[in-house]
Amino acid sequence: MENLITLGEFVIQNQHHYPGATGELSQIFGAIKLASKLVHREINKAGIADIVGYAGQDNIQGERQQKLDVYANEKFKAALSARGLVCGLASEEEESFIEFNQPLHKGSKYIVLIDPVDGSSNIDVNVAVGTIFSIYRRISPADSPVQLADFLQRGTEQVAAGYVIFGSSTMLVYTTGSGVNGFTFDPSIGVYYLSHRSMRIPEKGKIYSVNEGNYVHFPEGVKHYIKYCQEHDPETDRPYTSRYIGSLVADFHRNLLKGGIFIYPSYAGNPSGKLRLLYECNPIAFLMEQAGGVASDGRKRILDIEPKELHQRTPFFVGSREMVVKAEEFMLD
Ligand code: AHM
Ligand code: MG
Repeated sequence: MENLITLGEFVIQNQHHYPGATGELSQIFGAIKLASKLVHREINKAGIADIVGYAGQDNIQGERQQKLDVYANEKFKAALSARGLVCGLASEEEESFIEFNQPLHKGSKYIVLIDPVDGSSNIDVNVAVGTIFSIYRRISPADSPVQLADFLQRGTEQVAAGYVIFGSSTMLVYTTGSGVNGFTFDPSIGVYYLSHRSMRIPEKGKIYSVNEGNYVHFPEGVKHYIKYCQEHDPETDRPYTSRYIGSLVADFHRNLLKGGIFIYPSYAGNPSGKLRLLYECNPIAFLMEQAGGVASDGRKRILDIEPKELHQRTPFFVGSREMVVKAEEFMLD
């Protein structure tokens, strides 16, 4: 039987893995944990509380904001600014980054990027959604205002990243660069317990996840790879199985546990695809690499991309090593 360890205890026990740790990162996790519990509570009463549906406004990406997007964004902002450890935050729901500018934040070292509720339209139909987060050390001087450059760092510079999946149970999965660990929430006592230690994705899997409705708009390489997944070949255990939820965190989480590949490629008129580099792809790529898998844009490593803007998009191929490497071969044609 696994000894019972809470997320809070685990973070403190393992903080020697991050250089120069002074316990601040543990407190940032405390803020994320707290906000995630509030979001968990709202999601779980979604049908009976007035939290389902359109908030009546669009976000910066021109996407309809769900009430839950707005709620979660406010809670994460409030929790992260209250502790004085984070000097700024960028969110899918905000046009520009936010500076937390009070005496409390003077000298704070970290910035956070967040997608408060990814896949939020799935809430209305009782399908899993997630929160994705990414933490960096600021690069501007601690006594100056936080700058855009603090947020436009390459994914390789992430100090920590993770997600919360609000599924049949709520789980928080994170990495600080020394493996990936998962914690399951027990709502009856409000505690996350270590349930998935040192998560590793199988080298190869049988699941491919892509929105095949966009097939005719995909690049030729992706079309050929999808056909490859569907071919009959007992030696390589094909055809593979198609699974696509339309919630990145849920599709990723399943593939992480079972082995598989998730693809959101470029498509006609959208050369950069749909998913956002800084608060969707980079944190997921960091987790994937730490779990032994691969994340690329079809040609190059996601974590090496030099970000140019806050809401930048990128094609995304992520999953089991053998599968992503194979898919990349098709992209060379
Ligand atoms: P969102 O951030 O507006 O929720 O969009 C991101 C979501 C991902 O969770 C998911 O992988 C993708 O959009 C699904 O897109 P599509 O419906 O085009 O397949
Ligand atoms: Mg999103």
